[in-house]
Amino acid sequence: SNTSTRSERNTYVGKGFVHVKNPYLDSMDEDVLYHLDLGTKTHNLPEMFGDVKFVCVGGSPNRMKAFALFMHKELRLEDSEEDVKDICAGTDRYCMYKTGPVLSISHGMGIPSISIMLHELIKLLYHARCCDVTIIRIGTSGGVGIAPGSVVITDRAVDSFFKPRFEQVILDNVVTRSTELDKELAEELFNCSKEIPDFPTLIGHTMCTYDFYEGQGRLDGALCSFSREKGLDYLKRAYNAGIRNIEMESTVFAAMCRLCGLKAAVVCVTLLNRLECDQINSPHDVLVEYQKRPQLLISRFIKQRLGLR
Ligand code: DUR
Repeated sequence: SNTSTRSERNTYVGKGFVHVKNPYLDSMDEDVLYHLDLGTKTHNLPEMFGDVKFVCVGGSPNRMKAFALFMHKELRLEDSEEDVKDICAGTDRYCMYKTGPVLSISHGMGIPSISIMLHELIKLLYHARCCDVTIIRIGTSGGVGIAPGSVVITDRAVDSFFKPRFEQVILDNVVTRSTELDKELAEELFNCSKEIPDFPTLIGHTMCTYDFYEGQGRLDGALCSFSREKGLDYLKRAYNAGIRNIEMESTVFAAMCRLCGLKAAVVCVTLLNRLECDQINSPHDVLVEYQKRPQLLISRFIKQRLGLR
């Protein structure tokens, strides 16, 4: 069943089970995961998701579907490709696919969008009593001082002030949360990358911003209130602080996963070098190939973990 007693639930904490940090959740008679179109009364979550060990999240619904199909092929699962169906088909906010122990979910763009998805995903994993779950964000980013197409494994997610923190406004307070990620997981992924030929990969800090344009020092938005010199100076200071890429989700992702007992990593490909340009103007097929790189790395990693290689 979907319900468990409080003493049962207490035994789940600290033993690799995904946990929530909300004293009110257990007293609710039903939990509707509205943006996923799932719920504890309408779905048997332990049966549907209890065996999940790897969760991969990324911004675009199409890319996360492609990743699910790719994993399906790589894991040589018995069911046919048509069985890879969008579990969240009742909503177009996010999409979700399951192939064996791998869950693939889209999160949209930016901190608020990924944060809503993560609240509901973490509750889903908790209701399903999943344990020892590894979660990886596979995304796109702007590189800082590195060749486009490089894959960056994040060792530290920092905010626009280069600080390893996520500031969550709660009621009318600002609560600062740590953005520490799993070091061993990052190293395991980096070692995995070394085995793939022609696969430029590095470990570096990732800066997470609230905006794609002015917030990332771009001169090509509808608004630009700083000079070219000031913008470039900011990006160079970011480089000197160890930042190698910029995206819009890593700090809240790191903070929420850490608090709920999920081992987390961020693996993003860079689409351009921000010390050289602002616009993403590489040919479509080049960008498509770049976006497959984090997927390839994660499929290698999962197969290795499952002893399939
Ligand atoms: N992204 C950036 N900056 C870039 C390239 C990609 O933030 O220069 C990430 C974050 C966001 C989406 O989800 O991709 C925006 O294109």
